[in-house]
Amino acid sequence: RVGPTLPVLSDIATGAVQSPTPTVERFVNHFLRELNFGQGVLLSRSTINDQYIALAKTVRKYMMADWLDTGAKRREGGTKTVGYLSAEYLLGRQLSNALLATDLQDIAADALRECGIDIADLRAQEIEPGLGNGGLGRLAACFIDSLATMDVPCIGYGIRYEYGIFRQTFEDNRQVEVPDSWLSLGSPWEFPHPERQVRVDFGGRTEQYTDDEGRERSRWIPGWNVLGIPYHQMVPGFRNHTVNTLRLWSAKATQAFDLQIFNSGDYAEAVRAQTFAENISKVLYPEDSTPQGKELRLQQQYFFVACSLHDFIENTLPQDFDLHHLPERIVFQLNDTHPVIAIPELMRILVDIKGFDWDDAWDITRQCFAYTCHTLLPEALEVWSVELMGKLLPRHLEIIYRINKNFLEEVAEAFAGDEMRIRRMSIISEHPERSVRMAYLATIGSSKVNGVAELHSQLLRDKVLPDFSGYWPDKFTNVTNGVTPRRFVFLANRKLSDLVTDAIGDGWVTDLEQFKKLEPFADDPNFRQQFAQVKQANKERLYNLLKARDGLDLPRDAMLDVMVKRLHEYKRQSLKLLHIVSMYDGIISGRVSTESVVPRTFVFGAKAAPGYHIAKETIFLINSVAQTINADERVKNVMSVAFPANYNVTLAEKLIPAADLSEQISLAGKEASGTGNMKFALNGALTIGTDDGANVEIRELVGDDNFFLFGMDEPQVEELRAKGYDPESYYQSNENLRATIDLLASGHFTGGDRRLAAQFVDNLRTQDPFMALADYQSYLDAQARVDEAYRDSDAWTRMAILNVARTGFFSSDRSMRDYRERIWNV
Ligand code: GPK
Repeated sequence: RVGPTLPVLSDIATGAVQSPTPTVERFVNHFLRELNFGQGVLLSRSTINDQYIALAKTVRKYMMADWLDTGAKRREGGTKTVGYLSAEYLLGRQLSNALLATDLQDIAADALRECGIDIADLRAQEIEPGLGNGGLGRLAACFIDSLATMDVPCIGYGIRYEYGIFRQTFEDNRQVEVPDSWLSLGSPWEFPHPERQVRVDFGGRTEQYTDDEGRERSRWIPGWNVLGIPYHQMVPGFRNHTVNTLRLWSAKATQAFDLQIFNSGDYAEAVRAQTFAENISKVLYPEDSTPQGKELRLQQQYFFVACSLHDFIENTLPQDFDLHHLPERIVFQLNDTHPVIAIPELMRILVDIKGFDWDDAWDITRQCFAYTCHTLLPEALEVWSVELMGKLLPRHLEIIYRINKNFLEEVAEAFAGDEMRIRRMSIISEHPERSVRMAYLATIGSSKVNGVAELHSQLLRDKVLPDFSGYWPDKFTNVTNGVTPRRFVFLANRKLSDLVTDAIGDGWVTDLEQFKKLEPFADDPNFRQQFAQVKQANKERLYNLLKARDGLDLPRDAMLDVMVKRLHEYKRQSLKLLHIVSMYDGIISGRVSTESVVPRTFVFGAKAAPGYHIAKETIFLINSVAQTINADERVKNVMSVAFPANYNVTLAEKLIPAADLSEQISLAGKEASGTGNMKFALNGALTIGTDDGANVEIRELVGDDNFFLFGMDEPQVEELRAKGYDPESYYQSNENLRATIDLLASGHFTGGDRRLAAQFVDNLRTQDPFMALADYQSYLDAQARVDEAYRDSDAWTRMAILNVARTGFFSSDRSMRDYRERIWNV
């Protein structure tokens, strides 16, 4: 039950919540109160962690009134809400963002100084919640930031993993994964609500029966269940007094759990059962773009989706709301296929629980969902075996069968029994085993389907779902991704923000297209000089950090060339490595003199999925090459390679503002969008990139002169593939490439042991599934153009400024506007 039944004077305590104008003095007071009466320590005895927690709890107090107000406003307004359903949120640190949103940065810093504390030490204390793998999870975090800033009603729904993405360490140059216990020092940003628990059923069987009106129905007799406990987090808009909610679910055993299923009268067994239930939200699956068909993963997906739908229908909508009007109040955005089981779940709620007719329920359901696809890789499209689905969610499987049957009848009618087409479009695939194609279910059960960049949406229509886009052309649309300028420009690059604000005012923070006003400044020598100084200062900051964090000593004045993203073959870190080794080989073989080269520092950041063998071999080889090159006197001062471990949002915020060159070198047609590419351009790095994902749109906007394009485009890739790709022929015919690969294979980088590079080299020479060798020469030619351009540092800076000025389009605020207009109607 929520709230008292008797009318009360006011919902909100006066004074306490409507926070008065913040001052340093008041802030000190709040902070000390949190420290003394929250943490239970004296300032003189407090640890950094005590201070961090007290600071976080102080800041969140300043957001509390706005949070309560926003919630009340939403409930009263009767407006449509976006339910963002995502299995991942890669939030990054919360403290700095909260201080920025509330405009408390200076007050907090001053207040802590008065307490003898450097706020930077407290910022550094926060372990970022890494509840996502990479781009998809970070995109969700950017989107909820933008929705709050635009005051759009949104509830983010997800999973409160006890362990997020693993912490990466290197041992003997190899990746070692360490559990990420982000909750271990306390979690001041979340509000648990155990009293709002939701029960989620699993397993068992279904039963057919005839209802009171004589209709044949099916009911689910579940086998076991768990509880979902919601943890709420504030999602503050940028200085607009809106605070939306992120609701993450944590699994807990029901009391009856052990009795029902594991009734053995055995205490140890009962505790084991407890663990079994709580495993559901224990750990984030670390596979990015290559999901494993693991039972626990399907449990996670259904778990958070069932909790979220229940939460919205039973706890968020007014009591007795007529669910026929559900589409007026909610649109659930499906972030990839991970939450797609929500479609049969809503059908189950409407038909089995609320007693709706199938056709009415289906009509409502389709209006309530929209689906975003984030990939083109066939291995990334989720598929669940019918056997597993039937065991875990027997009623949902039945519902999926019926959806499929109705749909295929429709297709048969439209296409005069075209058997092949019917088989192609079936949600159920027969090979290699009977399974449920979640992307098809999503497409059939949604009002809209979108890709995440123009090229990707086109390929999605033409290559991945051609039958569906032909059948429902209007269902398909594009929304090009974006990134939040609050975190990735304002917070991450304070110096650039100040420079830009001096030039064009601060409206850009919530209206990034205003960056266009910077264009004339590209021709202002004084502005160029200041811009270059900002870049240099960001580099110094990065190098100081890498020295302290990883013991790396990097030269101060080389070009900074950065490739940071998940380690995946299609992204082609291998191609970057070939470039580095070629440059190195050129120098040590005497073909190129050190005086003639443009000094470069190469930085990698990348985690590999723990079971992705060739990706881990690539990490090993990059580290080995780095070790060798950094120790080689012959290339001293002209080449260095750094691979700081554990690339995450926090490190990205330091790396991106410092970069000169952004590496976006995926094989054309494979990277759906990319979002790192946008962050770099917005921070004044130039891109060397293929015609892939959002690179295409970046290049269109910044212009060919301000972008280093190379490689095959998507049709050329297809043509080569059709012709038969033979990587060995490139090895044989390109002398530099051959020398580079031979040097890698020689053991030069692996302590003389040829075996250690053999898998990487053999894979390239015999398989090379992502055609690195085919694009090698074009890539090296483009790198030569990069060197040429960099020699003229003033001209380079001009190009960098134009990149900033012309990429305001890539704000996630714009993405959210597109979703509102093309998909949500909110
Ligand atoms: C795509 F399919 C997936 C996935 O499982 N995880 C993931 O991070 C990425 N993505 C794409 O690879 C990027 O191109 C894209 O920018 C990002 O999702 C956000 O759309």
